[in-house]
Amino acid sequence: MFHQDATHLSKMDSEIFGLIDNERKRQEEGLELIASENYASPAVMAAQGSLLTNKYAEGYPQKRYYGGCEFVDEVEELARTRLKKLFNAEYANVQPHSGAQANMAAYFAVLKPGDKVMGMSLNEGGHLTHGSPVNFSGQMYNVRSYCLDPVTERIDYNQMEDMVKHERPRLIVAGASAYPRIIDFMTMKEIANKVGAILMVDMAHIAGLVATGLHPSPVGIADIVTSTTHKTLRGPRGGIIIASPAGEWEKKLNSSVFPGVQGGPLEHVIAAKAVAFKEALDPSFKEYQKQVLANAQMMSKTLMAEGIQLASQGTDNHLMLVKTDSVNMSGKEAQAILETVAITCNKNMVPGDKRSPFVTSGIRLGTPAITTRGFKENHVKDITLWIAKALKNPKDATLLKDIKNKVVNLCKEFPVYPIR
Ligand code: DSN
Repeated sequence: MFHQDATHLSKMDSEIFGLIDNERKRQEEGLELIASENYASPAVMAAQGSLLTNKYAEGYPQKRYYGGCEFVDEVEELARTRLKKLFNAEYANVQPHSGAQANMAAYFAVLKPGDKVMGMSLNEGGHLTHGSPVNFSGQMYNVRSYCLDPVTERIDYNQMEDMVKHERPRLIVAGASAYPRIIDFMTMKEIANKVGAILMVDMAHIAGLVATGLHPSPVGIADIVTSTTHKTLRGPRGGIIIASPAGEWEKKLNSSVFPGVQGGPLEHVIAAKAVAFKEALDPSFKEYQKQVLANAQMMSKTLMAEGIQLASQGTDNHLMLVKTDSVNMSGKEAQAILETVAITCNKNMVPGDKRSPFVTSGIRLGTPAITTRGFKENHVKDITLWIAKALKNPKDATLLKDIKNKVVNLCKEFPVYPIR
């Protein structure tokens, strides 16, 4: 199932239809362990695939540059209202097309080119938009990166405080795309306050956990919070910005998103975000997030019991970083081996990594997607033992074939989008 209008597509464009259908099969027949991916609900996809894609609505509700916006105004207001309720926020902007756009708009609202910014380095778990030299953030701003403690492989808040006092950044970014531990937003705000820095939190990875109270919330602590909507939050691919109190940034953030860095908002995606926020406000979403965490605990403990090392020796959230040196291979090799048994993950730098980002010494594994699929701890234990066997026996073709069969059979029992 990818939309009720798929039959039109199949007649009109069999090439694209065929490719989408191949991707559908890939998603159905394999295990998705990429920590930033999830399966949006049919309701979310119906909104995203709707005729709202036809509408131009530059501006904001009641203040548009186009006529005929009465219904998309209601859609966008509903999305904002639900988002504010979900995170207990005073201010919400649902227009950013992506997390990178949300971060860009937030920076543009409060920084001038050349201002000093401090974020977590990409190599240690940060994100491209947190100041990487290959990204606009690293090119436009004067970036300093805070690091992990090399022994605990956790954020070293003392080192951060020393650096902040010495460097006096205008903005500190909290948040990560490959950090398995709780982030202490309160301590980071206290550090920021010591030099009058703005604290921005990019909670993209953990937004679903934050929404359900299973990770401390940055809302009400940080000056600005950005996120994507498609990771643990399980909505459509997109971005958001929230703040509480709305305070001094509200106008600047709005004008920074539009007309600063974007044109017309994607109202079909905004409608899908609204649907996802409604789903996330339902009590069942908290049960889902609890299971994401329980599954991550089972996966991390089973890997370690198999002698496979994890960065920081475990996880508090939905993801873990496997040190593939402990199975005598690079991250790139480990990703490829798992691919042969229909398990998808991504190679990832681990703390202190000596290999390049194209090779790496680790893989990142996450449980949001397999949990949406319905897997509980017993399935996760089986899956993790298959992963360990595959990584320890990469040349045993018979074993790998057997594991792949097991994976495919398990996937058949748990369809992502059951055909009704
Ligand atoms: N690419 C995302 C991730 O995988 O974490 C971050 O943007």
